[in-house]
Amino acid sequence: MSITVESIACWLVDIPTIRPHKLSMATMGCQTLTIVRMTCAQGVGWGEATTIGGLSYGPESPEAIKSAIETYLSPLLCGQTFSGVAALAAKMNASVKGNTFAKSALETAFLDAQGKALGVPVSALLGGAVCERLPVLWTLASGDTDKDIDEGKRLLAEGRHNTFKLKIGARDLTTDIRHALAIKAALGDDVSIRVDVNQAWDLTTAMKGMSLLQEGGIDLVEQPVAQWDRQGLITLSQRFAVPVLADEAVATSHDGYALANGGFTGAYALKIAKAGGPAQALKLAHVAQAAGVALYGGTMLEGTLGTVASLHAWSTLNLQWGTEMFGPLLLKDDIVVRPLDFSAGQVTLPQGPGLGIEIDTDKLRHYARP
Ligand code: MUC
Ligand code: MG
Repeated sequence: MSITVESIACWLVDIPTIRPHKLSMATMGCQTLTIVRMTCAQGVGWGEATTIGGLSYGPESPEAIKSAIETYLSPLLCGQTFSGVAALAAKMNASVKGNTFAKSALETAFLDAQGKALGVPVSALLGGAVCERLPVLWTLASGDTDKDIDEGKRLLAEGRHNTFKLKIGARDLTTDIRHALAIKAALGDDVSIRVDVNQAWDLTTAMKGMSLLQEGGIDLVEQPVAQWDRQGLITLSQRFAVPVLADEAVATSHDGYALANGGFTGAYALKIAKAGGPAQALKLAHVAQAAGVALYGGTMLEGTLGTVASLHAWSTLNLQWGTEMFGPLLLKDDIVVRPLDFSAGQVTLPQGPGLGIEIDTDKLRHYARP
């Protein structure tokens, strides 16, 4: 069913986190969600674009995402009719370079509107779900080893998560390795521990770090070197038995092709925002499948809206490394009527038409910037 876009509204929504979340390049005490409402002749769709730490993670800030949507993308789409996301993406890409976060929010809103109009979930528009529950890890990133161990033990006891990711790279190598291995030792052999360096190491440091992490039983090392150092990432993936997860280095299907073609042997972190939307992220996934590269469902720490958009896409895949779609659990509140069901190390994919979630407009108004 074709969808005619009539108008697009956009809000910046600031929601505090439950505790400071420390990454190598930023400490988050609040998350800013850029929320989009797309009004179409056939109904309304919602989308979200969220980044981490203003401009410290990627080249699009929340404010720039809102401006790109309002100034450039919205005038391009309003009044136009699209048969589906392929036509929508072609229209946006013909006139707007990059700006994948802004495009992701719009592609999500379009899919939500089209799914609701057709009475089918977004996953059905993306190929169809092959699972209803997806694995979800939790990131321990308070910045303090003992606090992280307590948090990990509590979540294990509650049965909410059985896999953890640690954020390292902000401190010197010795301190970071001591931190990671202390958590691994405290949480035990049955618990999978992965680390995300967020580009903080040069290749020499990464060689040493990978070797110590491998020896210490860490299961996966995410983006140890800079985004631009494609060759470094390939070398590390070939040299160590502990797998490398490419995150910042792999945004689109073209990046995925180039890395695999260069001999990369690890896994790719898919993120709808990096690729330009749920359907665009699946293009990267399919390149990875063709190249024999494993997959992981990644987050930009979105709220429920962006998280569910990602889950619809991930539900069509076999994700060898599971997902990290815990964003809503890091936020003190959200803008949806019903929260997601996180339990037993998994999250349930909502089943209704479109994204399958309902926006709480009172909360949206409450948290939105004036
Ligand atoms: C990243 O780089 O992976 C995902 C989980 C988390 O704690 O931070 C993000 C960003
Ligand atoms: Mg990462």
